[in-house]
Amino acid sequence: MNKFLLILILIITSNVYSEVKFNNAVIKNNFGKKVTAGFIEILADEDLAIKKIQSAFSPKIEIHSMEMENDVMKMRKIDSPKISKNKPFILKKGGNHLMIYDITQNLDEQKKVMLNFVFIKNDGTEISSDVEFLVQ
Ligand SMILES: [Cu+2]
Repeated sequence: MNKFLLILILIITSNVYSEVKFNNAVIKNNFGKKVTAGFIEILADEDLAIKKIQSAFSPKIEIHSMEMENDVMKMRKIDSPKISKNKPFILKKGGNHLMIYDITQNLDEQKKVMLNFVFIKNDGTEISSDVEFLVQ
């Protein structure tokens, strides 16, 4: 194969296929309540920022940190969460988590729900990923 053509193909594919993997995506059953938490592990092969998280059943989804302050657990919104290349971004019970507000559905009636994540790459382009969460 022509060497220039090969290099061109490598450049194009490396730009198009940034890979983002999602694991252990779980949303706590809200049993009809307005607010619940969610957990997930995200692994990306490049640095990303989370621009927004959307769903059909909530108009407001945030990422919160959880830290001990004077023996009291405090939650705070993380404004522009960053995902570092090849480093798992972990939201889990007792730690940083998704906070899902103003829920319009009783998730008890569903086994799975979809959330849409929009990421921004360093070059400013966006990646949109639909992620299936188990309701538990
Ligand atoms: Cu929270």
